[in-house]
Amino acid sequence: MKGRVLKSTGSWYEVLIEGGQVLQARARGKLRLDDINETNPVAVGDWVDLQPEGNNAVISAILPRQNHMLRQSVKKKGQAHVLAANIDQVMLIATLKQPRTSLGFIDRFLVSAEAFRIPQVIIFNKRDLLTETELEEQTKLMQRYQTFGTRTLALQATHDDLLEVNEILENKVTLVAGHSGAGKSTLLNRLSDRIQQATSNISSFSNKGTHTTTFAEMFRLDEHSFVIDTPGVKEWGLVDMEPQELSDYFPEMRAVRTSCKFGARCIHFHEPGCAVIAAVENQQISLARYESYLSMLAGEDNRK
Ligand SMILES: Nc1nc2c(ncn2[C@@H]2O[C@H](COP(=O)(O)OP(=O)(O)OP(=O)(O)O)[C@@H](O)[C@H]2O)c(=O)[nH]1
Ligand SMILES: [Mg+2]
Ligand SMILES: [Zn+2]
Repeated sequence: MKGRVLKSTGSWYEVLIEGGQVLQARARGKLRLDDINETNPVAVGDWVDLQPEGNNAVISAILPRQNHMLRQSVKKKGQAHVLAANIDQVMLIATLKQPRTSLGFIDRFLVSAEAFRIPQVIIFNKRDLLTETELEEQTKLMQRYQTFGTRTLALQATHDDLLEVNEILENKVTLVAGHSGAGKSTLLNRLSDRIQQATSNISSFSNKGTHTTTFAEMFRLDEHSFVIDTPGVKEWGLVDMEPQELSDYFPEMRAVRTSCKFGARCIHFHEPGCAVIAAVENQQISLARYESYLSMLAGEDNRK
């Protein structure tokens, strides 16, 4: 039979099968979809083939993926972690403080999604903690992302009404990601009585290495809408790609790069007649985004 992985602990999986039943399953031997060295071959959101085994089941195959969000390990080069597979959109929960989400992190996350043309939404959470000046900084940041079509929203997940969030999630499978403590689980808990994720306050998550949510898990909001809560990620390592490929994942660069004198060979670094550099100079492309681009091009892991 066929099912969809709702939760993965690394050794056990919860799989939703037709009719709505959830089975506990283990994975059989070597299951590998592709040649990426993934720390978790079976990811939340994967469609799998499974056979009954007593009251439980065994996953015998992973069905081909439509897409996945893949994060390169920053510490162990060559190892990658799949946050989730077969998703319709990603929702990044970012915070200007407690904790601060760096622009480098946001941009790396967006690039990883854009590589699969997965639509992105950024929620700037904990609005209530910001001063007037910080609110202005946040508004500018939101406008920067909106100029190339990324939807952004500022929220206080603990109190605001979530009509717009609900509308964004409707009829889609959405991966929710962000740093530990950004408020992912807090937000999801308010969307449905069925979601009762543990959350914890600032003082406990600031202790190094503490994650309140430890495993990714997919929840059903209604028949066609699902959300995936994930453990906080500290750094987002990009998967290896060709330097010429990178600007394809910056929508605002993709829009102008066909005019570069060197065409597809241009990496928009210092080539003469580069349309991307010209667009940065006339402020059509944000300098901060271009700096993020250069940092990724240089193979840096994260930028503060
Ligand atoms: N002031 C304020 N606090 C918030 C807001 N949203 C969430 N929090 C608090 O932030 C803390 C962390 O929230 P969680 O939902 O556990 O964070 P998380 O992103 O799920 O963290 P991990 O599971 O470790 O990845 C909790 O104490 C929440 O109450 C907000 O809008 N404003
Ligand atoms: Mg959580
Ligand atoms: Zn160029």
